[in-house]
Amino acid sequence: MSKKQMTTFCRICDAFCGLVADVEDGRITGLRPDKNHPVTKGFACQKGLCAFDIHHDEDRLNFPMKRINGRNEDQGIFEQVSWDASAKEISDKIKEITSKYGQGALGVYFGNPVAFNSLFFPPLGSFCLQTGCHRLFGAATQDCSNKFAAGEAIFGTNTLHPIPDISNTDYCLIIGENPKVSKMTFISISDPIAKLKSAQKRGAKIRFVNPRRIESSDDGVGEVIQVKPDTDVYLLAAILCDIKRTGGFREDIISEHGKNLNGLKEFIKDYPPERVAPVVGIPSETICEIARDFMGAESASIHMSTGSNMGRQGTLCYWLVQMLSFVTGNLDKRGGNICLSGFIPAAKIGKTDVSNLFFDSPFGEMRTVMGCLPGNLLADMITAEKDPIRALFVISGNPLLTVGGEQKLRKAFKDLELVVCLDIYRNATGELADYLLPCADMLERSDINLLEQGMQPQPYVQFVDAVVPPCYERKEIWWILARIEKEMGLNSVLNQDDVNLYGHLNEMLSHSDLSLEKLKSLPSQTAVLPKPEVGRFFADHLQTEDKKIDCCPKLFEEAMKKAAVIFEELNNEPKGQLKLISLRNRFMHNSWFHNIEKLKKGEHTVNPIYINPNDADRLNVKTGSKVDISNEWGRITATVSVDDRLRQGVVAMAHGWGNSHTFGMKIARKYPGVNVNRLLPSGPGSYEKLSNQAHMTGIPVEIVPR
Ligand SMILES: Nc1nc2c(c(=O)[nH]1)N[C@H]1C(S)=C(S)[C@@H](COP(=O)(O)OP(=O)(O)OC[C@H]3O[C@@H](n4cnc5c(=O)[nH]c(N)nc54)[C@H](O)[C@@H]3O)O[C@H]1N2
Ligand SMILES: Nc1nc2c(c(=O)[nH]1)N[C@H]1C(S)=C(S)[C@@H](COP(=O)(O)OP(=O)(O)OC[C@H]3O[C@@H](n4cnc5c(=O)[nH]c(N)nc54)[C@H](O)[C@@H]3O)O[C@H]1N2
Ligand code: SF4
Ligand SMILES: [Mo]
Repeated sequence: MSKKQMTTFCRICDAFCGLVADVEDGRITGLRPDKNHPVTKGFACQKGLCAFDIHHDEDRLNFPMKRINGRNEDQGIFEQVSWDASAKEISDKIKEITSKYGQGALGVYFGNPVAFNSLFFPPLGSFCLQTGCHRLFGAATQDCSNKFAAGEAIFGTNTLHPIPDISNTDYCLIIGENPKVSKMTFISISDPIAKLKSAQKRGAKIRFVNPRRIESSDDGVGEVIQVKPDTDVYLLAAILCDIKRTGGFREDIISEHGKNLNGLKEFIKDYPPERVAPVVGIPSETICEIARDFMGAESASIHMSTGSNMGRQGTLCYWLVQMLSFVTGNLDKRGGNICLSGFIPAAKIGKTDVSNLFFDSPFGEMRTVMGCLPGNLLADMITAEKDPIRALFVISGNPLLTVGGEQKLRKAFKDLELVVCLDIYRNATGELADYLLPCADMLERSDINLLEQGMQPQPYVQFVDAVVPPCYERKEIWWILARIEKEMGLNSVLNQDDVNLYGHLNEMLSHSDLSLEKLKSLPSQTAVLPKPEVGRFFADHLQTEDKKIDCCPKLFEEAMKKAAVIFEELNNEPKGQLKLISLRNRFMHNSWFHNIEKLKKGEHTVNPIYINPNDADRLNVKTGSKVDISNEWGRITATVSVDDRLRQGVVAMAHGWGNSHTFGMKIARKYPGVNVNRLLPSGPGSYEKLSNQAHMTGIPVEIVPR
């Protein structure tokens, strides 16, 4: 019997925790945290360790499957086909569709896990370039595309996102983020709560801004300032306004490194704390206290995440987050927000010219963000009369459950003439596919931790081999795309004698005098890089042509005007209007941990609607009551869980559920839950024009007991 241990890393969230897999006779027999990992040091969460269960799950897709019944039927009947046959049939169908309707008829939706696959984007680029596919959709427009759009406008690049220097900070403001549960995003930090705790122990003050008293603040870590959802932009403006009027703007720094400051001053002037307080639901004294603390601290840092991204004005929020840091002199300062390169000059890679971003479309003026159209227009672009999408590839994603408006998407999918899903499961979206192509999971793939370069408090790069080769006929995504290219008679790496998949990564590594070979020779195959230096932001990282931060990009003009309109709307909102927010927990990961029986226990067998006790009384419901939740977008029924963590007027539900029709995943179907995204807006007007980011938080809903 052969036994070995392989180091690997988790590719589920931004923390990239180091793991060790036990392998016996070519089979993975165990997975545990890597105590010897030089950076993540033995931390891993239960989801990461569940990669083992996913690897062995009997419901995994193991062979290419072809649908043999009509797509009008809810349940697919699939039969196994060979890779050769599926590649041939798919290629023929793509050719037929694109010659009939044009290249715009081919679309691709790629989901969140591709971000954790360093061999994904170049093969996708090749596939799209050669097939002419330019209708791209990605999970980022449900997640963070506002950050990319704001980065481009302010810093000239979408890959520059200064991170809070938690280990040195004296004050840390964390907005719309729940580190204990999510482990954070746009910063790669395993066990963030331990780091926040030790900062606090050192004397740092930590404040969360969230409508919910989040788990992160349990055990006395920081305090939560409970904000009304979808109002962060006004809170941030009010903090800045107060700092300005109390003389906290560092004019010396601003005049040296910034431009268009007047535009910023004009904008924040309209939102003094006293005016903003009732809209954000926070007393003006508390807003002024945040302002005072931020400018008074020796060093202050800030981080914002999906809770604010998903409001209607995520780009403006992220702009004001950067401004708060910059105008108080905390950008590029130890203990403030810092920037690092990682092993590549990360900020340079995303350099973008922001003139002429918008083009005319049947859906109004529109842009792409990092190549992607608004996910909230996917259904509309399929059902459009002119230039409809007719063939869709869904790669590592589950838009049916993760994008707003399942009903509309479900209907639109029926119009498609070809749906190809590349996934590790036959997920809810896969149920509507013509072809299901089985993919290798993270333990079956070699990789490097490319994603978070530039956002690691301790920069490092690790190479890992596949722990085992892909089981059955599972294949890596690059191979599948290349196989179809080959069949279509296009250039394909599969036609090359010597496939060098890591060529581009080796080139990147050479920036730090590294190579894959060199990494392989290091302990844990990891190069730990120098800790960040401060003082290089403006010279090295900032990508605007004039090397100035744009404090009020012209691009934001329309959105700034709209902010005033939304403010009035919020101000005049009917009293008692309930607002829906999302909620992550340790037992789910977007839509894809639902087939693991051990994660389905206690309250995690369903996704209840969490309601504040006062609202529950008013609605005359209690824990266990069934309620109908509805709005102009849809209607669902859910079970109530009364929860005093929520601010009054705010209700919360976990997304990614709703598997009653996911016939390929037995456990998921046994505990189906409901898809809260049936209540989210979709179509024109349901996303932020500046960034394509979908509106997903602070959604008005009505609730009535059943
Ligand atoms: N209401 C609401 N909706 C949300 C959110 C929210 O907070 N509230 N969050 C949004 C966010 S932040 C995101 S990122 C999106 C995510 O949206 P999506 O990316 O569309 O959905 P996921 O659930 O992440 O689906 C990932 C799919 O990838 C598959 N997969 C996992 N690993 C691999 C692999 O190695 N290879 C392949 N080929 N497939 C793999 C899984 O089986 C799963 O089907 O959801 C968004 N939707
Ligand atoms: N366990 C688990 N971990 C995950 C994931 C998961 O699904 N489950 N998903 C991963 C992914 S893809 C991502 S992108 C990250 C996301 O990481 P985070 O952004 O930390 O995600 P959440 O935990 O949903 O935290 C968002 C917080 O915003 C709050 N919120 C909602 N609306 C508003 C608002 O209008 N204003 C403010 N200020 N706060 C608001 C919510 O109460 C919630 O606590 O997590 C990753 N990690
Ligand atoms: S924290 Fe994220 S990267 Fe670490 S084990 Fe959990 S899911 Fe994986
Ligand atoms: Mo995400």
